[in-house]
Amino acid sequence: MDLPPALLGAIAAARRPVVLSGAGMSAESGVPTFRDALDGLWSRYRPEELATPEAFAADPGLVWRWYRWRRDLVAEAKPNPGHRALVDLAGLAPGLRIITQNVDGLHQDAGSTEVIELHGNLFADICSRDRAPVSVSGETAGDEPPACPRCGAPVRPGVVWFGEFLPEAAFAEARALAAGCDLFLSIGTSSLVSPAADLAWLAMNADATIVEINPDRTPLTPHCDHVVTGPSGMVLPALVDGLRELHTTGD
Ligand code: BJW
Repeated sequence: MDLPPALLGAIAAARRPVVLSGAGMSAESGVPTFRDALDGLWSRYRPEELATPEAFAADPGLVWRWYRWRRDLVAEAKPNPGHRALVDLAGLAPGLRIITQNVDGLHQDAGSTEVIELHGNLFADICSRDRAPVSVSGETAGDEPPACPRCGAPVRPGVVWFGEFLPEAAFAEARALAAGCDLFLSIGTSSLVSPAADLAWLAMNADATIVEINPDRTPLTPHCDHVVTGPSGMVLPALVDGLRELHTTGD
């Protein structure tokens, strides 16, 4: 895959590169994006109808079982060439930081470090009353959520649902990184869900080079300096190859 020399040059020159990843990053690991039709039992629900505190309050078992199905799916998933290429990219673009909206932990499984999880983690359990972490690992296989060992409220997955605030420290760090970066790579995200989508605008205001990697257009596309149309599992390894070549030839 040929990538524009200007794009490779911008990445090679970056001193404070930041990645914002979304569900498309894990699509090639077999994890459905939020825009994919959901499989089987879940095809009659939209994520927006399940990933809310209201849905959990109305039917905790239904939401619990949806997340249990997704946990099982993600537990089998492996990082794909895109995740692994980002580990290599961090070696070629020192200081690269990854901010992810994904809750699957696949960046970390690939070997990326200091990943900022904006929307929590699928494998964390929290109390639905005060959102404090709880340990119920032996009791998560049932059709209904286990009770919080401290207060008895239903336990829920430690992810951020629509209408909820993002984890304060993670979001503050993400904002600071975006506002101070010189290269912003938006990878595999529809750029539709705020406030994560707003990070690109912080980077733009800081005059960062904005790059999008996605097979489809998004609301961010017209504002990007470089758009690479394709799956991240193909584009990112090509990017790493291109940068290595640049380093070798000393261009
Ligand atoms: C590939 C690929 C390949 C495919 N390679 N790419 C109106 C009403 C109600 C709320 C709002 C409203 N307007 C705005 C809001 C706020 C709301 C919001 O933004 N809603 C929008 C839908 C409009 N945001 C919130 O509620 C947030 N909180 C908040 O704002 O707090 C303040 C507040 C408080 C109280 C009231 C109001 C405001 C919280 C957002 C939390 C999002 N949570 C989820 C679920 C996480 C848990 C779980 O996993 O179940 O996070 S929703 C879902 O969307 C998930 C994702 O992280 C997030 C972003 O999606 P992402 O990653 O972009 O995935 P997709 O599927 O959208 O796109 C995939 C992309 O990949 C596509 O572009 C493909 O083309 C591409 N692709 N294959 C590369 N191989």
